[in-house]
Amino acid sequence: MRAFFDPRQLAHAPALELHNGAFVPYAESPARAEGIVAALGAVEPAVDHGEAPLRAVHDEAYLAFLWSAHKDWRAAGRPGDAGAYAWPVVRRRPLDLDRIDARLGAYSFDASSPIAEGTWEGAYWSAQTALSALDAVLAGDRAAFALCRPPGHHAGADYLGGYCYLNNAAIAAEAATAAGRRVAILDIDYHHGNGTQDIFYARGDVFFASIHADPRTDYPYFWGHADETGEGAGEGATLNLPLPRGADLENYLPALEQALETIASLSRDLLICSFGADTYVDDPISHFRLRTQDYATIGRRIGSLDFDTAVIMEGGYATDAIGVNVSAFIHPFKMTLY
Ligand code: OKP
Ligand code: ZN
Repeated sequence: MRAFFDPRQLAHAPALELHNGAFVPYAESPARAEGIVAALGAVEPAVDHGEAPLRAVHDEAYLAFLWSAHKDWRAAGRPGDAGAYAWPVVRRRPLDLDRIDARLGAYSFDASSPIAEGTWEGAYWSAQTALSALDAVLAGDRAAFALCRPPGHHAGADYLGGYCYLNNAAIAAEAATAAGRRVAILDIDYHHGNGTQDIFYARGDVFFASIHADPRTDYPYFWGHADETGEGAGEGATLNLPLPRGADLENYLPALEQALETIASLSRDLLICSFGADTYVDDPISHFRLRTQDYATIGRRIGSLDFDTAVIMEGGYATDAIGVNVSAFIHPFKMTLY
């Protein structure tokens, strides 16, 4: 099974994040990716697909903002990483905003995604890594792994948030759809993939299912509730399966079976799996109780769908265990013969 990671993704390295009113070291660190690379052994760099597949998902003005945000922050004489502190919660609309402070708020929904000097470069190559893994699958491989980081599933068409800037899974899903494939997305990160859901919410052509911590207790709070099922042409093409804090494999498997049965019942032939290892028992910011061997069980169940599958890395913050957890999850995909 081919695995993709591009060293240019490491350029994104914010120093600090705001947590419970204090600045702490940034949890979505380059060390996460380094731990996974060490466990996988060989990884391939990304092939550059240019900006067109990014523009197929993200708004032009948002991409322009993201590309220049850190430079604009510096030009305004500001130190450190750029971060939002005021948001247009009421009647957000396109405005020609001059101040970088205003643009940061207009294009984000939280304060946990600072823009550092290398953020565009890291996010750009993270998206290219997703597209490169998709290429392997479109070329006939049964499965491929994209070590995306920064992650993407909280980013929408025109906003960042939750450590996410470009929605790698959505970019791959859109590219696969353009290539004529019928796509289902299964998001099994601890946190709801609100950006991915939003991008496809009114579309029936890309099915989105997510198993995650109940947003009544956990980030991102406002999305991922069970009553969010899509709208318009997308009505019924979104499935949210929130679980309570403390969930272990026994609690997890029925939700997984429900998601897989639903996906299997649709005429889909390509799976984008947004995988987060932050469902791990020792994850420092999350509250499920999955163990390393449980990832093999979950990988085997998803692999039994027998769909062509691109696994897209999302979260996972137990840096010393992230490598073994990713390896356990993708191992069954390597074993599937076709
Ligand atoms: C990203 B992904 C803790 C605050 C948490 C952001 C969580 C983003 C998770 N310092 N806020 O889904 O793993
Ligand atoms: Zn997460």
